[in-house]
Amino acid sequence: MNSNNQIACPLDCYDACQAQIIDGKIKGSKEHFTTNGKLCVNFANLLNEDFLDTAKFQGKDISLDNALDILVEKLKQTPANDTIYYKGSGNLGVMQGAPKTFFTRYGSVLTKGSLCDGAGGAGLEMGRKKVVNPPIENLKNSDVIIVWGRNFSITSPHMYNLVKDKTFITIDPIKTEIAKKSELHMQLNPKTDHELALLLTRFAYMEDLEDEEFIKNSQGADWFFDLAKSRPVVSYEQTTGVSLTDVTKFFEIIKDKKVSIVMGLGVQKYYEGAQIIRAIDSFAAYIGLHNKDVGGVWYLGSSMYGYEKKFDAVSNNKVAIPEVDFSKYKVVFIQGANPVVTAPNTKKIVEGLKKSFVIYFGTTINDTCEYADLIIPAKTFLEKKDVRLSYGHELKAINNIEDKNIKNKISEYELSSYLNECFGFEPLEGEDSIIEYYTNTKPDRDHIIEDFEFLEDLEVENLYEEKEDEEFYLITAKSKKTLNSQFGTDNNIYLNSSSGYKTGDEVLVASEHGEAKFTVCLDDNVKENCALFYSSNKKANYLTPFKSDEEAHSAIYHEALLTIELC
Ligand SMILES: Nc1nc2c(c(=O)[nH]1)N[C@H]1C(S)=C(S)[C@@H](COP(=O)(O)OP(=O)(O)OC[C@H]3O[C@@H](n4cnc5c(=O)[nH]c(N)nc54)[C@H](O)[C@@H]3O)O[C@H]1N2
Ligand SMILES: Nc1nc2c(c(=O)[nH]1)N[C@H]1C(S)=C(S)[C@@H](COP(=O)(O)OP(=O)(O)OC[C@H]3O[C@@H](n4cnc5c(=O)[nH]c(N)nc54)[C@H](O)[C@@H]3O)O[C@H]1N2
Ligand code: SF4
Ligand SMILES: [Mo]
Repeated sequence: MNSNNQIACPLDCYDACQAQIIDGKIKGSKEHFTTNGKLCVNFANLLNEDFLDTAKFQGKDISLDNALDILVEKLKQTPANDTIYYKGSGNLGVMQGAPKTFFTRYGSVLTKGSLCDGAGGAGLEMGRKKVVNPPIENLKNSDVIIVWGRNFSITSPHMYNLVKDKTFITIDPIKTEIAKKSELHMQLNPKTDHELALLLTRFAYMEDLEDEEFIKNSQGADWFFDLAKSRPVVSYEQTTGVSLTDVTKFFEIIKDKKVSIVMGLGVQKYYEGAQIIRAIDSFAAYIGLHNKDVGGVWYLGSSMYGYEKKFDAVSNNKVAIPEVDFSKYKVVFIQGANPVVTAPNTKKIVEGLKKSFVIYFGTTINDTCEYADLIIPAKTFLEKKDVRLSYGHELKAINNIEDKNIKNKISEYELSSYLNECFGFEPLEGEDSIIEYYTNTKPDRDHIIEDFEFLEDLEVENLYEEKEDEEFYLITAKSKKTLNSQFGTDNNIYLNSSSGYKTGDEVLVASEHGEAKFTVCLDDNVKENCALFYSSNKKANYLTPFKSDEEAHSAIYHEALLTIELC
């Protein structure tokens, strides 16, 4: 396994697969536990990608040297505080971190928070002080897996493949593929997971399922249980949309079984996302899922946990990523992101980009490039060395192939080294030394939670209280054949047939944040009161809030109610 034939899938996905070149063909590694010899349709899409191979300035092809000269001159001319460095997650290799060190030293404004898992991560951290998943073996050895707000078989197909013979319970407003394979699907109303967690805790008590030992060594369990008791059980049926019969069935399925919960983004795309996920984690703690040899609770773990941050650069000059106002900056540097599609409130993003000098550093021409003055082509994952850590499990993938002969593109490490030199900053640690560090380090990923703190107080503004009968909840989720905004477009709005619309209807959809036109596609897997948009939808973010959650500067895509009318 030491020859230079290893490829790490760079895509933003729980699985972090390892590929290998065997007889000139790229195949999934059989030795890598989660990859298990298979790759997926998105990896195939990536191999077929039309990669950018020329730098461009105001629409015209230019040489890479010329582009780098323009970049340096622009940065030298502009006060650093009038520039912003915005990084996305188009490639999750550790070497993507290099440019941030330059932009920090130079003094650019950076971003803080997340468009992804931040609110949930903050909630878990409040209770456990760390966000580490248990070993993947714990999942493999469990009997029942509760899939809570995660499209498990689609967004982590390899993790799913390891456990596909288990009994599943799914908690999701959409009848996802995994919901169809589940013994029980609790099709709850969006943003009611905290209430369902309290209801389940109440039942767990009645069923004598509390873990007295864990509770004794934790803090706040009494307060949490008081919260669970604070409302009559039947009142939850109406608000969550989950029947008490289903709750009874839930306990029949998990009783005396080894249980895991895999949580996803769905539960936390709300202003109080941190509190909501903490309510679920507290329920899990109450029934004793933490700190066991089998089972546990999974989320998007922090992939860097236990590793040194080789590119750590400290800056206090940061703005919350869901609220970035590009119009405030003379120069905007975007790396590996497509904010025109993926950031909340597209209208404001586009207006902002039109007012600034935009530099795009990426591997493909995407929607954001339409507003870019300067485009710098990045070497692709097949051309630069890297290491890919995972937020789904503890395994990593190594990328040890590179192409040093490429002269028209530049890697993230090379660009940072070049800029550091031009500005007289200290050089970075050697590329090989950084790669070796991440390749060879086996971090201590102790998942044992000490001093767990239960959720003691819950203050959530319920969307169901605001919602008018004719309004719909907004849901935006991932789809099988696209990876965020990459590899395809789907501009449909998916509605239940009870909505009264027909497939093919053109509709104007509005929220308090914005509006856009969509084509209706009827799908009875969508709950009656929901409207679903996939993440490859170019217009969904016209409807989403330009606002962060209450804890972690994280995006709150689902904090919106929609009205729909025929065009
Ligand atoms: N094929 C594919 N795989 C991917 C990606 C991709 O684009 N395509 N993207 C990758 C990335 S960046 C990430 S972050 C992960 C995310 O992967 P997941 O964690 O699976 O996240 P989502 O698909 O955003 O949402 C998961 C589910 O939450 C449900 N949901 C929405 N609102 C609620 C709610 O209020 N309560 C509950 N219980 N459920 C709700 C949605 O219906 C959806 O089925 O996937 C990664 N993997
Ligand atoms: N409506 C809606 N919006 C969402 C979501 C949703 O579910 N619905 N999901 C949110 C989530 S979870 C996430 S993580 C974000 C993701 O949002 P983004 O970070 O914007 O990710 P992508 O859409 O994958 O775009 C990544 C771009 O990275 C570039 N790229 C790929 N490889 C490399 C490389 O090696 N180097 C460089 N320099 N560039 C590269 C490609 O040009 C690609 O266009 O979107 C968020 N936005
Ligand atoms: S499952 Fe995820 S990590 Fe694996 S090849 Fe597909 S996109 Fe890459
Ligand atoms: Mo994400």
